[in-house]
Amino acid sequence: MSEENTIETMQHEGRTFDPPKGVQQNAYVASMADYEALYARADQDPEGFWAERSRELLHWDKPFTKVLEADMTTPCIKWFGDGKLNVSANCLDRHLTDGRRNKAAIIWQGEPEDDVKVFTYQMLYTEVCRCANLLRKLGVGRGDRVALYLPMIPELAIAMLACTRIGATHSIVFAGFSAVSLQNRIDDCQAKVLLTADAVLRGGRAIPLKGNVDEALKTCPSVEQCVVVKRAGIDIRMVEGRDIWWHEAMAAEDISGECPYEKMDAEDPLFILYTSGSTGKPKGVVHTTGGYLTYAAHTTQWVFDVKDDDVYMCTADVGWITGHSYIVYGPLALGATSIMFEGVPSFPKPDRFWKIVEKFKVNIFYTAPTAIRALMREGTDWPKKHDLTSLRILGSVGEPINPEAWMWYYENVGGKRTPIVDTWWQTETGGIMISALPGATPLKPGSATRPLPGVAAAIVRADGSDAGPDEGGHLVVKKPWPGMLRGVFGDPERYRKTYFDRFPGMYEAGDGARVDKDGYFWIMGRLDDVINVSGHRLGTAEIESALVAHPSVAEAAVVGMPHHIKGQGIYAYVTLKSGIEESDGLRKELVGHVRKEIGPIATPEVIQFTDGLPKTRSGKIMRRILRKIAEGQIEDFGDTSTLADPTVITSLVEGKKDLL
Ligand code: 6R9
Repeated sequence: MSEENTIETMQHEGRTFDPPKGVQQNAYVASMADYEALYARADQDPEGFWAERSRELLHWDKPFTKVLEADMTTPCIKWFGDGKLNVSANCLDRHLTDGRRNKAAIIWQGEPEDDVKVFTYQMLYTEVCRCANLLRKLGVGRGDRVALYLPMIPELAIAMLACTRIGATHSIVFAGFSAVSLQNRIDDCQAKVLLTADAVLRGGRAIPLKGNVDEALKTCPSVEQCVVVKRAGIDIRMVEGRDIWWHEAMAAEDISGECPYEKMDAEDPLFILYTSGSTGKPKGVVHTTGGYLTYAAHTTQWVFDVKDDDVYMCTADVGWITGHSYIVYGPLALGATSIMFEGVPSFPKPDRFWKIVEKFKVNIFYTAPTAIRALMREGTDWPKKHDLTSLRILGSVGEPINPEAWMWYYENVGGKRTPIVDTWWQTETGGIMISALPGATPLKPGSATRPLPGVAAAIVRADGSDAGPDEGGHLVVKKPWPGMLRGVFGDPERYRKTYFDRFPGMYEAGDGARVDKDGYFWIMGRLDDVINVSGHRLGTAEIESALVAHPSVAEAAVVGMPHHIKGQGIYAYVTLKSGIEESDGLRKELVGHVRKEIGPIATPEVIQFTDGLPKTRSGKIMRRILRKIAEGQIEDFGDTSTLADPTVITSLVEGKKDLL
């Protein structure tokens, strides 16, 4: 596996980088000795540790007396079970009286340079209250689901917080997803109201969004009302009785800027976020109120060492978990200033990020390896053009960061002064699990370093026993943590089976990893049939079913292939129905079809037509072989004796040569 080769190179590299003195001095966790002591404390007394953190970081309307009730096999996990709190009150109300009322909560940088909006905590509070009142007026109440299909505009953060204020569960669908993906998600969670926009501004273009909504809602009877934000001002269709404009509804006379909040139970659902798994349709990962917010705030504070006058920027889209936890909930719970960015790193020029860093004097900057790799290709002149000396801490998330990209980021963006925190976590974990602490941990490029205090991460063998040093195995977490998912929406059995079945009493992450002699974790990538494209998870099964839904396709198998920018790309093997001619035109059509079914992130890099797929006698596709061909490793296919028809391999290899 190519990932393994990369890991090998990384491990043989041996470079380490100690925390800079300046960062270390004032850090929340300021030495390895402190880290070890905290880790030991949290390990011996997890309940005491998490209760303390939660009380310190959050405002509880009704303090909890129970900390943890957990059974990792059923599974049934409850954190802070008898406490009551509200997320928007924690992110907004309390900052109105703690000296932060006039502090910037969100600095929004739109794609056009001049499109900047600053929301102080007071301003954000008022907008959130108005939106919460609007949702109530539309009939949304505690426990109802609200779908958000919005670009990276302030209305998205406002709508999220408004949902939390009235106890509604939001489900954000990334605005790059197609009508079909939107429809599947709305249908699964039975959303009552949908918030969307006319279009997304991206790379200098207005990409229509509302048309997807109209298509999706044809078969979504649960949605009663649709609120539309005017972002680009393009022509759209408004459906009488269903669609209303955000700006009109929010300005209505009876919409007040004060809205009493619901006191929620700690275990009430906060949001659902869909993520790809190895089989079937995407899973609706459910996060709850008290544990998630504790975890988001705790990790934001320790991992990014956020101080009160810092400007913090995370470049993720709020449509993914990273944006949920590290643009909105974590930073706002801490009363920090969070930058929200609309657009892409390379438009209008490949110095978009650096321009923003310079303009707002960003101190903490969190992005993904895929963005670093793309910007690296454009050369060092772009970061050099800007004063980046405000930066104190850099972060990385989404996939393993290769040492070349790490060094480029470290030297050209951080000026060799800033630690890079490489943060391993997942939609399911709610927040960062394995990461350096910037004032404490010596860094090794390519390693996410050590688990945070309170995170019982480990590597186990297939039989569940502990792996030894440097022995690759399954990444698991052996104890509950507050941010962990509480369910798969509407499917308790899938929840149990996916995460708690294989290794009893443990959470199974689905990643392969190893731990070196210093206790550093090296993540090798997914062990299941999930492809990580630009840090985004896509299930091969989803892409295959999209392909097979095309009238010309008989069968399809999809695997990941190495991609220099995206990390992994999509390689699809397609068998056509008899009588259908192979052609470049059809290939293009299939690419377009997948983009339409799932979204542009699922665009296949390669489509190889083939007369057959390598199958075992029992009919299972041998993906191992397909992966090797996609990677161009055609010398040794290992044991192929279980193949029903070994000649398939030769024709696949020939077919690949024809492609090049
Ligand atoms: C936060 C997020 C989760 C999967 C995860 C793993 C990969 C994320 C990583 C990383 C190596 C890192 N991943 N961060 N691999 N090093 N620092 O990305 O959530 O979209 O659910 O993806 O991403 O494979 O299992 P999500």
